[in-house]
Order: sequence, then C-alpha cells, then structure tokens
Amino acid sequence: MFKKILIANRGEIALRIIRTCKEMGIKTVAVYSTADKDSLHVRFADEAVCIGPPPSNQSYLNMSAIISVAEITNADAIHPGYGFLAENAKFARVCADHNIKFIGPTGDMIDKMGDKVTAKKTMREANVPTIPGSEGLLDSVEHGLEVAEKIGYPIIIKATAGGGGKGMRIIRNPEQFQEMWDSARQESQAAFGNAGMYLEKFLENPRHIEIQIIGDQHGKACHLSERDCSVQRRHQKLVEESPSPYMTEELRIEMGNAAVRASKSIGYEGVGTIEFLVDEDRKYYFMEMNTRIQVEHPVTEEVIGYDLIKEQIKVAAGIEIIGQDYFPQVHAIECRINAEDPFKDFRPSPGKIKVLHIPGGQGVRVDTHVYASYSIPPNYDSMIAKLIVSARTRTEAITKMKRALSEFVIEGINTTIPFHEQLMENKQFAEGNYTNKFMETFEIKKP
Ligand code: MV4
Repeated sequence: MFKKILIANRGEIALRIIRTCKEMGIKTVAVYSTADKDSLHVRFADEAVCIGPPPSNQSYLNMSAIISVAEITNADAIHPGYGFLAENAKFARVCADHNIKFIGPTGDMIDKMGDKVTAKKTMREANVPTIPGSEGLLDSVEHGLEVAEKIGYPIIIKATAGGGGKGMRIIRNPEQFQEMWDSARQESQAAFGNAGMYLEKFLENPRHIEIQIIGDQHGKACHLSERDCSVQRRHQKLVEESPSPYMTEELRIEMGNAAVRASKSIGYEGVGTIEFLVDEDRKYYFMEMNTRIQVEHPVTEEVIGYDLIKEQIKVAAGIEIIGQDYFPQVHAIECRINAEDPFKDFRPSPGKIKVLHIPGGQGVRVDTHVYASYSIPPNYDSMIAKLIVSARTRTEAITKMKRALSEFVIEGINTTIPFHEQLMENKQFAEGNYTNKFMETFEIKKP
C-alpha cells in the first residue's frame, strides 16, 4: 500500500480524499494556490506546499510544480480528484516516468476514451450499443450530408476531442449543415486544437444514465449500478440520483453488463463511468466514458455502502477486486450547492460566507470544504457543497432532502439552495418523470 499520497486538487474533493487516506493510514500532501491558503485541505493534510498563484494553469494544472512537490515530499502516488489533471494522459505518463503512481488509468486508456471517435469504435467492437451515425471522422460537408441523408434528420455533429457539450451542433435540415459545420469546427479547433467531427442521429428526449464501474490491474471489472444525471443546465449537472426512477431490473443488468464489457475491452484500471443516453423505448446507447472519480460518486457510495475512493486507491496499489456487481439497497439523491444566484441565470456569486449552518441527522451527508468566515475565491468552479440524502424509498429521500435543504443556512453569498427547494416540490420531478430537456422548461419562481 502507498505510504504517502499527494492530492493534486482543491475544495471538497481534496478533503474527501484526505479523509479516506487518514482512515487507511496513508500520509497526505496537499498542494495549493495562494488563493487557497486558508482552505481546509491545506489544514487537514499532513503536509501542504504552495504551488503558485490563483490561475489554475499556474497552480493546479502546473505539472512540473506538482511533480516537484511529490519528489520533495517523497509521495509515492498522486490522486488527481476530478477536473484539473484528472483526465490528462500526459500527466498520467509524467507520473509513471517519475515512478509515482497516478491513481487512475494509464495514459493510453485516457487517450483511447478521450478521443470520442476512437472510444465509439472501441465500444462497437465490444458489442456495446452506440448511436447510429458516421463510421468515423467526417472528411467534408458532402460526406456529412451523405451520412445524414442515410440516417435521417435531425442529426448532431460532435467534436471527437469534445465531451460535455462543447463543439456540438444539432442539425435539423440539410440547409443548415454548412453553417453548423463551420461554427462547430471553429469552436472545437479553438477549444481543443482539434477540429475533427463525427455525426450521430439526434435523440430528442433522452435520459442521461451512467453506470459506475471499477476495474483492477488483473483484468477483473464489475459495475456498481447507475446514477441518473438528467437534471442538467448548460451541461452542468444539478442533481443526481440512484437508482434512476426510469430503471428496470432487467435494464440495469443489461446496461451494467455492457459497461463491464466496455471496461474489460480496454483492460481498464481504476474507477470509471460509462455514460449512456436512454431513449423513450428504454433503448440505451454509449455516449462517453469518464476515466476519473466523478463529483456525483457519493450517490453510489450511499446506495451500495462502499467507499469508492478507498477502492480506487486499493486498485491503484494492485489489489484485486472481488469482481461481483453491486445493486442499490436504498435511494440516494445529491443536490449540488453552487455559489450562484439561481434567480439571476445562475451567475457566479463568490465572496465571504458570513453565517453557515450545515444540516445533519440520519441519512444526511454533506461533502464540503467551506466553513463560517471562509471566502470563496472567484478563480475556480462554483460548487461549494454536495448535499446527499439516503432513505429506503425515493419518496422518503425527497422528503428528507426538503428537510435538509430547509436546515441549510449559508449567508453572505447566493447559492442554488432555493432552486433545489423548488425542484423538490416539482410534480414532474416527484414522479421521476424527467429527461435531459427538463431544465429547458423548469421555471424558477422569484421569491
Ligand atoms: C446527444 C444528444 C442527443 N442525441 N447525442 C450532451 C453532452 C455530451 N456528452 C453529449 N450530449 C448529448 N448528446 C445524440 N446523438 C443529447 C445530448 C445532450 C445531453 C445529454 C445528456 C444530458 C444533458 C444533455 C443536454 C443537452 C444535450
């Protein structure tokens, strides 16, 4: 087992990783930017080293500074958390070159899943359903028009280097093609340095349902059931839950097996997520794979009673998994609490937290790095807490979430708490009747 892990991240996930390391008897090293000098991850780690000024590209994305700290402090592994360097194949390779274990998959596995055309081809070969579309990259507008004609409009063009919504365009008729093509390519070139595009049939009303998987260094893999992440706004998840209200026992087994096939087909090592779109006929299609621990991992932890960070560290250390699949035992819901004003188009609201009260009680979990008098810096993402509840049934979980939200007090900044309170009262949400279009029509009432 590792003796000392460097955590190349900040905020709640850095704290989350430190907590598990403590329970495992592993020493921790925090790295931080000057904006985070008063952060809890700095205080709770055994050692902490400043790696640069507030901008991420000079601190949390600064590979040489992070590797230097790992060498100076004698860390034998680096946990990247999510975001920042978590899906950076070059960083995974640099770690390996320095004999530091990157807690996650190899650079080659990250590359394979990071390029969406390659990932889709890999999935087709593993017999995982994919959305009908182009075989590979499109080489011209003419080629795109030809494929679109064959599968029928509407279609969607996506950046092979993309993911999470960037470089995507929905095209409803051939007249729009050229214009959409040009703008999507331009956007992708600017964002990823790669203008490669592929094409798919556009699904109008899908759900975003993802399967958590874990694979070890011995070729074993299993799934840990699903999370429904359909409640999103501008490709930002707001609420996640498990089990999905749309799931059936048969579909869970099918999708779970498909996710395990996906994982095994690349000899995947680490925790990962296979994202699927599920249509109105409950047909499921591979969308993309995330090769990291995700923000919403606690939802899965609560329904199967399992510390995913601990398991992630164990497989990174070469320990074999049992290899049995896990099925939800309870219902869990997570609300992301962001420092944003939900009444002003979710615009960021950094600043000092003057008053803080964190909810508690049975089945209530809050993952956060904030405390009373803490100032939220404007430099990073706006998520400041995750409120996770678990109960025997979905109805009870919603009731518990309402109660926990009503106890949550954060003064000095605006947060998404009032949005979540309204969402929990929504009839469609209560019925589990929502798709990825839900937020387009959800109306937030001003107080
Ligand atoms: C799609 C789609 C419909 N049809 N692909 C959004 C982010 C990226 N991962 C892929 N996305 C989508 N791909 C086809 N063929 C709809 C979306 C999509 C979406 C998916 C899941 C959750 C929220 C979404 C919001 C808008 C679009």
